[in-house]
Amino acid sequence: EGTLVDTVQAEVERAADRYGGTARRNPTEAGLPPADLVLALTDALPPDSSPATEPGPPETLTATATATTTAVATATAQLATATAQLGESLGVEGFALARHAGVTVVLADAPAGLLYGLFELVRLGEAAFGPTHPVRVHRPVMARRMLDHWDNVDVHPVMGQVERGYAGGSIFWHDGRPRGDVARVTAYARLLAACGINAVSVNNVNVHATEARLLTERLDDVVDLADLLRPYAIRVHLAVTFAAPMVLGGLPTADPLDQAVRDWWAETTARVYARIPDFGGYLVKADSEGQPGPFSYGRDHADGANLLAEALAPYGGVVHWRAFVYNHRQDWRDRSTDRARAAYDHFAPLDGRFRDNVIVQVKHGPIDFQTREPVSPVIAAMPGTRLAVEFQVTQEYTGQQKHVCYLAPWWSEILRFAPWGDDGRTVADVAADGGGLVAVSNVGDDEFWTGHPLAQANLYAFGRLCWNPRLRPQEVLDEWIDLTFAPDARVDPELLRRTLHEIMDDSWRTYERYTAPLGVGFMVRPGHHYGPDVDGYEYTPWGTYHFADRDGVGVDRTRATGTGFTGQYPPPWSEQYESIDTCPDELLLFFHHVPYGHLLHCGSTVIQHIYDTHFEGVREVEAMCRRWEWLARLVDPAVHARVTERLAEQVRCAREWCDQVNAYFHRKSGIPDAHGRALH
Ligand code: GCW
Repeated sequence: EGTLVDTVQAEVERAADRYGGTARRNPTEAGLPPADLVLALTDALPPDSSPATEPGPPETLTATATATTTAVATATAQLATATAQLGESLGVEGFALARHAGVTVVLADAPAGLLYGLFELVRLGEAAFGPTHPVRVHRPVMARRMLDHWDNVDVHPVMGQVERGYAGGSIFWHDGRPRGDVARVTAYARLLAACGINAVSVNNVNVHATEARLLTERLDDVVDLADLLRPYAIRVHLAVTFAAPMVLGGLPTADPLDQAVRDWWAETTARVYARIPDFGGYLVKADSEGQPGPFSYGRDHADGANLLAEALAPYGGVVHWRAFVYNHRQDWRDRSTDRARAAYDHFAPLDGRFRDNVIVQVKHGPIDFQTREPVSPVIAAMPGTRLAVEFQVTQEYTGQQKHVCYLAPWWSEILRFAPWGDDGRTVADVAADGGGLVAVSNVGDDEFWTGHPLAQANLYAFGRLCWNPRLRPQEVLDEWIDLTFAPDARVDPELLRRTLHEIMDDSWRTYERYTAPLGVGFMVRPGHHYGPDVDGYEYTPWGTYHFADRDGVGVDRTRATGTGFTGQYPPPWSEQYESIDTCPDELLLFFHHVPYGHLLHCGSTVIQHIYDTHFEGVREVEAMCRRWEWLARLVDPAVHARVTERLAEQVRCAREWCDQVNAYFHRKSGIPDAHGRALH
């Protein structure tokens, strides 16, 4: 924890430098000038802090010398009293913030709280030093706020250094070895702490031969990363292969009920904790897309997850066990197999059988991070299990960081969704009571971190929504804009803010308009998943189909005539989705196969809606380009050039999507566009 306080001290110094003040630890003790910014740990205060008492050693950090010692003491004590009166405990990561009589105080029970309080001050900027700032207690809604890196240590022949990475190489690994860029990893840790992230998994969930050894012979590499992330209150997690006892331990089996296998995990885990006492735990993708798992031994996923949980339990570690289990070798002729059903079918029956330190990690939708999907029914089906909800910050299916696609509105919709109906708990509530939120990182060694500079907003927004899922996406974007582009003399803040909002606020819906329509999903190029290919997956084993023919399109997932998937939801959604009359337009083709002439609630037919939204999507991207041009002299030229280049690709690709999708449905249906536009 000492190192964490050092971090905060260093951050205070940076802030003081920037605002032209001074920063000192324990000012009263050192006889240094008092300050108008105080960061204090509650145990630094005497139990009945009276205004006359000076803020005591050992851990009081201050910056910018203007106030008197008494003013500092008074403000600190006032905040302590006010916070106590609120009756809310701060917890390990929470903090209280207030400004009183010219002194701004951040009060925390533990160093991590000070760190987050400091970043809150940075967010507030001058507002934190105005005439007054009322007492506010901040605590994260999600205790677990995690990023998963799909980074390979070795360059994978197909997936490269980072699976689904669109921002260059890995910041952790390079060509089989640790990259060793201490400054970069430290800067990353700082960036993540500023977003509120507190856990990182450092290797791909597809665990190949070299990566498997991070658990044993290559543990030093993980220790080094843990040492760099720890000062920013970030715990390291490791993706492990379920076959580890065989591939690393030389055992003949990885059967979760085998005693030698259990012993191997216990001993291996003990060695990890001997080196990394605050190690977060394991992350496992089992029996999925070729990864090994308990099915090979006739065991289920509770047996598998509990095996690792048992090994981690003595140290307080957790296992994040992914629910992304489905048959990727399905026969497209077989209409009864429905990939959307898979996670629920495998996991819901196991509810109640997982140990306390198992977190079942569920993708937010039943398929795979599409631009639009319903919320996964697993989220409402396992009341006796800790669930984490998984998002994809990396834009695999949402434009691969070549397209502007601000995802916070989408995540916000998901987090606010109430699976049991409007009066019931939300997805955010389930995650908050369970295993929190996890997302696949979008960061690489690119000079702008995320390839597309505007994609940084997604990383920031993910962290902020973990902290508080009720934040409005536009408000989060405002914070990001201010933190990213200001202060800069060239910038007209109002114009910049307005223009970025115009470009980004609705960019996810724009992306949706020119890609797969009405929730049907995919239609991307197989393999790399970029750009349109309407039938690309139609006759493949992957289970992602749209079933378009000359009469209609969509997947019948009803109980009445389809795969029965709607029955996995509790009421009211099981009914709402089942009926073609009450199914929301944007998910119609996810749940129903309908004729092209079917009338949507929005008043358009399905076919006309497809044509209209696709043309509209392209127009919106063209408008984004024009707006970005206005900012030419207002933002850093390198940032401007990079975004300009990406926007050119986005326009090209959006036109390609529009033309292919429209031509495809025109040819299938033979129905012309009501407005007579060219459909090719
Ligand atoms: O979306 C799919 C990706 C795979 C990924 C998998 C998963 C890491 O195409 O690249 O594998 O999801 O989530 O495990």
